Amino acid sequence: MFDKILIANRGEIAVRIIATCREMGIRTVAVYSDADADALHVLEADQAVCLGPSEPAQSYLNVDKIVAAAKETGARAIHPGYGFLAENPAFAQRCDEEGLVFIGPPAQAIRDLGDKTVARRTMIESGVPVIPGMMSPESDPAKLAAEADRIGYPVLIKAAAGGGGKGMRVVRSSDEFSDACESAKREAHSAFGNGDIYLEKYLEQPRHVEFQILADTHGNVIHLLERECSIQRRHQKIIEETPSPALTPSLREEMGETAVSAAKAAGYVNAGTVEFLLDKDNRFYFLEVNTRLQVEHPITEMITGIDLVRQQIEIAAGKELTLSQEDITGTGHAIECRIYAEDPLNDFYPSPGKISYLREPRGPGIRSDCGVYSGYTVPVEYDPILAKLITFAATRQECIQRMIRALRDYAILGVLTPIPFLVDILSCEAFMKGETYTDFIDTHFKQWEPVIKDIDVVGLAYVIDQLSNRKIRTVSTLDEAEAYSPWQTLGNFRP
Ligand code: MV4
Repeated sequence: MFDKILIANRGEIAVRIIATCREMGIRTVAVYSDADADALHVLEADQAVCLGPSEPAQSYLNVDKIVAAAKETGARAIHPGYGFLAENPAFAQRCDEEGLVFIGPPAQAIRDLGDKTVARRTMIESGVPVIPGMMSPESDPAKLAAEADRIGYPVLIKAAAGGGGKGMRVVRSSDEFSDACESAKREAHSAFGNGDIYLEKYLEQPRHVEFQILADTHGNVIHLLERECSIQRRHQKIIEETPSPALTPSLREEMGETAVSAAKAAGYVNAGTVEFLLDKDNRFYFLEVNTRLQVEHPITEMITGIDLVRQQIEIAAGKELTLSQEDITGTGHAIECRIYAEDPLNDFYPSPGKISYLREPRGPGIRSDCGVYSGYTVPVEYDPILAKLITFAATRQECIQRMIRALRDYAILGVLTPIPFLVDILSCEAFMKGETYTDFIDTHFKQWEPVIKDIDVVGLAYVIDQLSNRKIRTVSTLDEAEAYSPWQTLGNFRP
């Protein structure tokens, strides 16, 4: 086993990975940029190396600097987290060449699965159902138009290098087709440096259901059940849950077996996610494979009791899986909400700044994966995810009630968060009924106004009480009474 791991990431996911390393007796090396000198992951790691300027290209995306930091500190393996270098095949390959272990899949699997048309061909060869459409990219407009007629409208234009919705266009009739192709190509080119596009039949109102898989270097592959992630806003997931309200036991078994076949077809190793779209008639289709640990991995951990980061590290160290498919049972229900520093009343615009007060919810069945602390300033430079809140309960209904309670108990002052928006989603009838389709937000929350417009008086009273009983020692010029005043301790915050 490795005795030291470098974590090439920041924020809540870096903190999450450090936690498992500590349980395994593995020392940790954090890396950070100038903007992150006070970040929580730096405080929690055993060692920390400054990479330099805050621009990602000069810090968290800089392969040379990260490799040098691993060598300098004697870390033998690198965990990339999610985002940044996590799905970069050149980084995985460079680790190999430098004698470092990349905690993730082989570079070749990342490369193959990164091209959506290569992935589709690989899946078809292994009998995995894919959405009707093209098997290779095409740039000739006449050939594309002929393909669209063959597939039948509506069609969806997708970027071959895509994922995450960039370069996607829904086309409902042939007269819109050529304009849509041109703009999709341009968008794909600027987003991925690759303007290749292809076509699929457009599925109306599908669900997004993904399966967690684990594959070791000895050829064993298992799945750890599904996550339903249909509730998204502009291709950003907001709420995830497991089990999916849409699956029957037999459909779950069939999709799980298909996910395992997909992983085997791709020569996959380590933790990964096989994404499917599920249509109204419960037909499912392969969408893509995410070759990383995902943001929403904790809900799988809650219902299976398996630490996915531990599994990743053991697989990377060459160990054989000790779990077999029969060992995997889901117990209860889990939901995750993502807490970003963003303004839900201003188009979810980022809301960086100083967190003047933070109180995470607590109690049975609550997990808080948090990357920030009271007094920390959220930098403007990076993805504004602050934390993830996960609840776990015996049934879906109890889990929803627990999440609503936990969100109401969450106190974050100084930055704005979507907590009121999340409460309203979880409280709405369509969510309660499990009618969670990928158009959920557009259908039910296009023009959102908070149900409770006045401030949370109980929460605010609690916060003021907490703060006014805590003397701020660093403010020595204030007299005793003033130092305890919430007008001092709360800074610029006003209800
Ligand atoms: C689709 C689709 C409908 N039909 N493909 C969106 C991101 C990318 N990974 C794939 N996506 C979709 N592909 C076909 N043929 C609908 C979506 C889609 C979607 C998928 C998952 C979760 C949320 C979504 C929101 C809008 C569209």
